[in-house]
Amino acid sequence: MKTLHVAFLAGIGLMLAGCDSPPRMINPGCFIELFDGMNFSGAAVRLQGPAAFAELEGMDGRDWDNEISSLRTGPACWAILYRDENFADRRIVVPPNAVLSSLGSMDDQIESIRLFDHLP
Ligand SMILES: [Ca+2]
Ligand SMILES: [Ca+2]
Repeated sequence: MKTLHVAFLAGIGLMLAGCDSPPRMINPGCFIELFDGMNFSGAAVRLQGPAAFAELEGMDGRDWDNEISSLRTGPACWAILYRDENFADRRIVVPPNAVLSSLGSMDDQIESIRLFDHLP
């Protein structure tokens, strides 16, 4: 939890500075915030990237498969969200700084996620 907090503060600093950071293993601005409910309500979890999540079970003590109903992406995060686990079935691509209060036909359907710090 402490690590997540530090990453969040670093992300804010990066946004305020408005600078480009060189490619790294972890990019502070490459994250996604997921919410169980629409309009950013209910349980929430934050995933740091770049990273690939082939399934969404047991994240922060909770199973997130087929639960996500709204989300936000960080300033350096392109996310691909898949309808099935292991990056299968329908997908949607979400750009940086996206604020999606609902997910339409993908509501409660997402089961795997890839996070990039560049256009995939
Ligand atoms: Ca939901
Ligand atoms: Ca699904």
